[in-house]
Amino acid sequence: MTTLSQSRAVLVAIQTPRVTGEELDSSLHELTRLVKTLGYQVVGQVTQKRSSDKFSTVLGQGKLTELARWTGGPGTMEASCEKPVHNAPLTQGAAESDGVEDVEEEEREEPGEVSLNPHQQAEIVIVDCDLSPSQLSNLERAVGVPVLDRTGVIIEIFSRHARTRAARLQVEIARLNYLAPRLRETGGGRERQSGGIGGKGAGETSLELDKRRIRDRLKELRTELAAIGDEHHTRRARRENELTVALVGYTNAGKSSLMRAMTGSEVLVADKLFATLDTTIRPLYPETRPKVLMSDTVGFIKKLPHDLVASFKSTLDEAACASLVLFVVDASDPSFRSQFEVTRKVLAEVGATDSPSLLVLNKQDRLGPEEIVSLQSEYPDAVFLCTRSKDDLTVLRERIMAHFEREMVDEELHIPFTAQKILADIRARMRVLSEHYDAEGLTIRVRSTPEHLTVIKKKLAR
Ligand SMILES: Nc1nc2c(ncn2[C@@H]2O[C@H](COP(=O)(O)OP(=O)(O)OP(=O)(O)O)[C@@H](O)[C@H]2O)c(=O)[nH]1
Ligand SMILES: [Mg+2]
Repeated sequence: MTTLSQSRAVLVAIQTPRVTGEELDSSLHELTRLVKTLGYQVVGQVTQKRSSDKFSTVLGQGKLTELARWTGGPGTMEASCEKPVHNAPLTQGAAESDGVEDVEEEEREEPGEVSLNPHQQAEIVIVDCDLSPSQLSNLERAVGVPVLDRTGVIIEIFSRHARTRAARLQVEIARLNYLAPRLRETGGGRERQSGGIGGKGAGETSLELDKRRIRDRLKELRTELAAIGDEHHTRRARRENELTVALVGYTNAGKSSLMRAMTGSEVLVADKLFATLDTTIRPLYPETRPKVLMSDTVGFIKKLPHDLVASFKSTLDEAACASLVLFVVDASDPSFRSQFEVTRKVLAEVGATDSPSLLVLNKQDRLGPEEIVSLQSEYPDAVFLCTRSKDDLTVLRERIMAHFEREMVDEELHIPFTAQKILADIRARMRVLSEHYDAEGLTIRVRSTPEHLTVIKKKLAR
């Protein structure tokens, strides 16, 4: 993948007929945030209405010339005419040139004025849709600087933010899957420019060799990840009888802030996209009776590369197995409704649709009183909060406990003096409603999940 350093970027977006102006703006706004997260300065953008985003250079000639002014590139692909590339080949070859002419209306528009001083010249082009390998190569040829598409940007952010072994493996798998079809022959076509491990097989080109290495590496990574997956599975199985609350939501919604506030843990909070990639699990603090565990994990985004979702499946399974899912939404973001929708869709993809859930509308400190009232009538069951408000957090804690208590039963147990160990177990897992001692031991009235009650009763019967 392109080596990235602090530099200036120009954004490109296509507005296809299915996309409204508002959606385009919101997508570009999000892309700007993604690009800034990578440390770029966005100096300009080129947008165009087109029937499809599948044309070989994405933009029509007029807009391509405008884009090339931002980058100082030639603005054309040699010997090429634009044509849609719906079935783009997996390997990058020469520019598309079979003479199908693109006669769209928008094509005839004159390039927009771009008067640049040299300090503004963009060193990378970032496109707000997924590019086929040949589109990417064609665009790079025309603009003379590296081009990255949305998936490329997201994978790069993930690569930088992955901390744990599992997250690093997951990202590496997604990165190699992304890279494989985009590999091209280097050094004059048949020879590799740089050496490496493993020799070429008979008749194997360097490109084939690279692809074979990637396939081998992917196999290794998947085996390693599967072993970690088994570990996760075992740990999850151990938590089977525990009450767990999973925080899920769009990136930057405030999941980690809520995790910190509710559990006193030191998870990373940052105003960047995809700050968290790893799953953290902690008990609510101050401790509750019964104990409740909360998990914080990777956030979602629109147009999340499918591979990334698949590779994060084991992480997201944590949410799928939770007793309660908290959908955390940044209510101050104008596009929070579609963000909430995306979150639910991705979660459904990993099969986590059956868990009971609670909607948390966060960042209410950024809303005006009228907005709050209107949202309250739109989402009467939601919890409104600001992660910095102790009172709001108390309300959420009570809602969580009330949810679990709905499933609980009250029962009176008699604990003989000889079974004090069980008493410790009861105090850790159940809410004690009343207790009084007599000559033989303790009579205790508890509120508990039926599962915990069964376990304790079995122990008492022994
Ligand atoms: N105004 C306001 N900002 C908040 C609130 N909660 C969180 N934030 C800010 O929102 C930004 C993102 O917070 P995080 O907790 O890192 O968000 P996240 O959902 O974990 O994000 P990812 O890990 O990227 O998925 C940070 O700058 C927080 O300080 C809130 O209640 N009000
Ligand atoms: Mg986070």
